[in-house]
Amino acid sequence: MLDVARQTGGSGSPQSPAVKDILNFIAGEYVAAKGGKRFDKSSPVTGALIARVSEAGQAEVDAAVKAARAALEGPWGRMAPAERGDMLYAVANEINKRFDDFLQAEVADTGKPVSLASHLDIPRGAANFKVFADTIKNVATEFFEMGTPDGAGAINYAVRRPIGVVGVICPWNLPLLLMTWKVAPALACGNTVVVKPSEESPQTAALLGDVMNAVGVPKGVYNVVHGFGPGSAGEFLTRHPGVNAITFTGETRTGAAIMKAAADGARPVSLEMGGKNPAIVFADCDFEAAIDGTMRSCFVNCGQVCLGTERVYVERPIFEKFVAALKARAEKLKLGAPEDAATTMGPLISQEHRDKVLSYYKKAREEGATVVTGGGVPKMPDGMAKGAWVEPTIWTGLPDTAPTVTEEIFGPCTHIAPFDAEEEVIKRANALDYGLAASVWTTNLARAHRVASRIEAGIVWVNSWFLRDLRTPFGGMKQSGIGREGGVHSLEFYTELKNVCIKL
Ligand code: NAD
Ligand code: 6OD
Repeated sequence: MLDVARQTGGSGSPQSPAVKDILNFIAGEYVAAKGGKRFDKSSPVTGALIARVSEAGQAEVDAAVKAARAALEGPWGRMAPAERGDMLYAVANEINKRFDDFLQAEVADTGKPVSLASHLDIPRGAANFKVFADTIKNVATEFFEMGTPDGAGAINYAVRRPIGVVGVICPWNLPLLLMTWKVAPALACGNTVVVKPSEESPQTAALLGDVMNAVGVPKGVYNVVHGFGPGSAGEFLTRHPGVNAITFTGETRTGAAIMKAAADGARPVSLEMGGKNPAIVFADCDFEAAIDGTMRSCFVNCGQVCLGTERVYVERPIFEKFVAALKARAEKLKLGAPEDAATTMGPLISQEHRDKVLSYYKKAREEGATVVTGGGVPKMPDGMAKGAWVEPTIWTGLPDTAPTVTEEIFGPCTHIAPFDAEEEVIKRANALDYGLAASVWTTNLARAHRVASRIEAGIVWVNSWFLRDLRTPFGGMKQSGIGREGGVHSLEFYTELKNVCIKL
């Protein structure tokens, strides 16, 4: 159980918790940056200071990369895949053993409801290690016999080799889940990593260092450097010549900057980036299921999910009914303290992000939107008044070209528009440069296949949302991503294939 007293300062209402010191994790040791440079991390719920984080400079990034390189050349690099897999199972089990610590850290950094983090972030964070341990244990290889002029022949077999030191740059919305989604396959494949968590969510990455030590993962295999992007740990890491590959999740603009950094040294990148995902609701849908799914896709995690829906297209005969039903459900969302079991929506991650989301709330009104519900700042009780709260918001009435409808907001807000024909809505859904995810709601099987095949997105859900098996390929089309991760697809990025040809 979550220790609410430790989390909140004792009373069950969200008071300031003790301020933590968060350090870098390099070669199995927690280390402060030389010169003692630190930055503050505040609670999204209350605005109170919760942590002082050691900001890695070039020296710490150098040390982390050096430790990762040395670990590659040590026992980790020579370990059989099955043995590495066993170690990753131990990591997963240890996370589960320390479930409450991870839960507390994640909730403190993000302000998300305990009910969400305990069902999604932490269990899935642990599961990533098991899934990729299984994947690597079961990987098959190619084998070809060939003829030779002397008639003796030759055989070829392909082996997968780790790519080396992997730089892992992470976002703040699902911190442990999205970090382990990259760290687990990287380690399963025999690489070593230097992780740069988001400056907004440093805690669970730091805690994972302790888990690695506890289960005996060799020192230097997993390293963490804290800091920001440009001019800080993120840039130092992505520009570091000792990093062989970079995997990134975050905004499209940041991904483009990282791709440029990776061009020096011609290093591979895997980019999971932004989206402006459509939901398409046909009049023949199961109406209640469509409302349930769209509610989740618009508002879960306070709308801060890359796969979330910020554009809903509803077939005209059910448009008014759909808008009314979604409004009624959105108005029942309960904003509140994370540990309150009744809470169904938390705050945004930070005041800075809140300013961005609120600028779209203003822009939508200026563009002429009808504000169906929300559009402002909720009145929160005293202890939470300085948190990053916004109202869940629904708009209608904007043209498809309005910035509110074309730009990623990453908040608890969506625009609903009517459509009249299948062909028309496919074109409208595909009109943007993003292509991460889409949902289609229909009971017509042929239509479901037709529409799914034509939507330009890395994942299309039919009559569901965020139903994801970790073995399936994940990534974005167009400006939402480069490459696919998940199951065996992760092997393509985290290993290099080598062919061995033996003349008989
Ligand atoms: P962000 O791009 O601002 O930051 C992501 C990470 O990159 C952070 O750790 C940040 O410090 C670092 N960074 C920033 N500039 C950098 C630079 N120049 N060099 C190196 N590192 C740099 O993203 P965010 O605000 O943390 O996350 C929200 C965004 O992430 C949204 O756009 C969302 O759609 C996207 N996202 C995508 C996926 C996906 O799987 N496609 C998943 C989650 C979030
Ligand atoms: O859980 C997953 O498999 C996954 N890739 C989630 C991505 C969420 C983006 O915010």
